[in-house]
Amino acid sequence: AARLTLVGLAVAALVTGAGALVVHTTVASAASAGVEDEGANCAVPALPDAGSLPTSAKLPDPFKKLDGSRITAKSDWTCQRELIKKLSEKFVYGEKPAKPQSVTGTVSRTSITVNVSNAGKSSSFSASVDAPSGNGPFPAVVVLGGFGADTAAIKAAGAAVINYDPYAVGKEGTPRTNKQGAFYSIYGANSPTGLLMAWAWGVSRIIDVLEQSGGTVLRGDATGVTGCSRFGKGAFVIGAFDQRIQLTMPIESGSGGVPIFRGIPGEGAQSLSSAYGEQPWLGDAFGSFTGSPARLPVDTHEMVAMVAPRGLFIMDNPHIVNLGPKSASVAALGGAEVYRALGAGDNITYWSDIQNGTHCANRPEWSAPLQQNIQKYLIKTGNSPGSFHISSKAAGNLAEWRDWTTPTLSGSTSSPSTSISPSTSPSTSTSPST
Ligand code: MCU
Repeated sequence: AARLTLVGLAVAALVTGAGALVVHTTVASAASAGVEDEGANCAVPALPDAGSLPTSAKLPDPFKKLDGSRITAKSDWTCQRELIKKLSEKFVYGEKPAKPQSVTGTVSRTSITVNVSNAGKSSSFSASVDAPSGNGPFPAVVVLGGFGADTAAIKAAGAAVINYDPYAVGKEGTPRTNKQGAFYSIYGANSPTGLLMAWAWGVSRIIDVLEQSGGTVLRGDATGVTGCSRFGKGAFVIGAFDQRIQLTMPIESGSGGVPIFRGIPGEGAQSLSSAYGEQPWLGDAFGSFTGSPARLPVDTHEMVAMVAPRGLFIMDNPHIVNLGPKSASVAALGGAEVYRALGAGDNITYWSDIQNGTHCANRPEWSAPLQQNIQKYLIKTGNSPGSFHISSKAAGNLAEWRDWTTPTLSGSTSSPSTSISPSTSPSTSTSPST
């Protein structure tokens, strides 16, 4: 009941013929104290220009502000995250516009429709829903692209699957000057925002509709996201950029996804210029960094940190060097330092200790942690601590990549919508893989 105080509700109390008090709420799952970006009102100082960025082979310090000082309190994280968000938008992914003027839609057991309009332009898209048997409301996991994610395990854990077609929102196969899809119908075919962020915008609009629907079929306050390969890149960016997403689960995301940009050339993963050129996944501005990632003022350990303290379960494949699994482990370890500093070290899991090397295969090793993560962050019954299972075939060493230490931040976080578990380091098991 306390949760109902979080959102402005339209509540009508009626006395029925039998004299019982019936309370109707227009936002039944008003538990969704959902805020897409809790730092939206932070005063972020002017960002540097691309031309004036220093070169640094090491990972940027996620605790360092633009003026060179470091944050000291957990409550500083909201605005530090906002700085990282703005830098990531400017130099990596392109801007994610705030919620459009109008978002409407419908939610049923079998489908979701989304209608958006902004500044005189409109577009719409839909997604099919695959709910478990029984009565809802169900938490839901948005699955991008329909492969690589263990949808049977998701449903067995008690969550519905929202089958999201990213291409409806941002198509592949177009030149950067003529981007297409529901996002670009509104923000323009030559918007510099890349497909990953367009896909992220689309999922945020689905969550808007879930929140508005009253949460009677699908809950508006319990959303996860997953996808494999290019859709793993998408899942990562989607979860990083919407704080209403309680559980982010990228699978084998490769270059442009979880792996640190700085590590990709040395590891021999898909080159940044290849990933940038293959599809307009990354923002147009990333084009001037493909040959010099050491100039980037952010790296992906900070996108990992943007997810903190929310649930994050990174699945990766140590058998395919092209995916950059070593660089992905460094991103996870680096981002985990922020989780730890926030007292949420238990909320991140990284798992690359797997047998089958086939890209986006169904993997028995991941089904138990997948279900535990869904129970913990979406159903909110479980409490399994996160853990690191890094294959020795692709184990990065964070110490080689950083010249900063992890501060002890004072106080508690300013993020009431997510529970923070006690400060613990993620338990690490590095086991050999065959
Ligand atoms: C790992 O994700 C991508 C990869 O970046 C591309 O180079 C390749 O063409 O496709 C992969 C993928 O999405 O596979 C399904």
